[in-house]
Amino acid sequence: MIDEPSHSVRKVDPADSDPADSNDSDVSRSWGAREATASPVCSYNEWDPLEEVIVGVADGACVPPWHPAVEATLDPCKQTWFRTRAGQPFPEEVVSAARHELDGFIVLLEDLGITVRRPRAQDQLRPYATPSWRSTGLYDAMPRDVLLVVGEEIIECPLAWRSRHYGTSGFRPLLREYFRGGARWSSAPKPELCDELYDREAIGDDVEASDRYVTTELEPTFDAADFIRCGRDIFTQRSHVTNRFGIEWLRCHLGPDYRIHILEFDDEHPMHIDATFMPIAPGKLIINPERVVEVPSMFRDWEVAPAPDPVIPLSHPLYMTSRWVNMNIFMLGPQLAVVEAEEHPMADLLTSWGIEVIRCPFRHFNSIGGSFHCATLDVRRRGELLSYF
Ligand code: DAV
Repeated sequence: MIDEPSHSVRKVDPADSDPADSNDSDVSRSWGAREATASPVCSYNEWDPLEEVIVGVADGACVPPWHPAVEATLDPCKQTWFRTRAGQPFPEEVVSAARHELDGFIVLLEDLGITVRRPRAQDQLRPYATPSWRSTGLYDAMPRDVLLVVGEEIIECPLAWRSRHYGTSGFRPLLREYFRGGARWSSAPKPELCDELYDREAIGDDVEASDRYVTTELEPTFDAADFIRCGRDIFTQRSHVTNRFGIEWLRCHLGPDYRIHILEFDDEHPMHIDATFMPIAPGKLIINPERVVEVPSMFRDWEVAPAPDPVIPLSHPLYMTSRWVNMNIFMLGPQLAVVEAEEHPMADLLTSWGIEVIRCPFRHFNSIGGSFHCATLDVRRRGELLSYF
């Protein structure tokens, strides 16, 4: 592993950074519960050497109740499966195989000295309601979707799916602990998710061309997995779960230390950027060859590679993701990646870039909607806020 990025980077003037981090007010002193020293949460990008990570749990994973926001993200060929199993557990053989793979992934991480934390699996079958609607839950498998780490702050996302309205509950014990340890903890305005938020007629449209998505701009919504971090520059997309209002909320919330860039892709079912656009190390970007029409000019000095074709068998069930989940790799350092065991072409690409590859079986986890990047939240990486452009 190397600590120093080889690509040109620029240090951010500490005078520009947020003074709120030096938390030494009378209130916090009298409470005495919060550490003023190094925050347990600190991650500015997707590649600095990893120290602590949250890994999701597959247990209790459920198929979401049928709703337009779910329908919009699915290939039509998958819709019957979802309609008939709406609100029921995922097949037990898939969940237990995914659990087994997660266990192997965790052993691998811990053997490298990385601290692994887990959410508490929630009872997703337990119904809940607001004054306007009722639902059951989804899962605690994908910390990447529900929590966004930017520097020393951890943000609970305003999730657009009703089945994820309580999607951060399983992580609350960790959030409390991190805050007490000195991290900043915030939550975007809780969305109401009333019928008016959703544009049922946008489903099936050519979303990019029509600029019509299943979520409107009624209130801010976003999933953290629609954001990918490169120090001061954060890249995102308008998707079925992330609207412009949500992106604007985050832009205002993060302030002038960060620049949020909204990218446009050619994706029929946009939901999460991490199988489309993956900066994996300083100067190294992997793009989805079917979706990325134009690489932003700010990447002109970067090495850009199209993701190799996925090798995942066409017959393998992928309920909530495309086969491009082969791109959903996880960096343990700028020169160390975890890649799905069968995805040799992806491993070869990384090796050709001088990146060491650890192969880990994850096919059954893939079935429930993601791979290593989705299944993780890098809580702490050894690094600092830099500009890579
Ligand atoms: O096919 O774009 C992305 C990963 C879902 N969290 C896809 C899936």
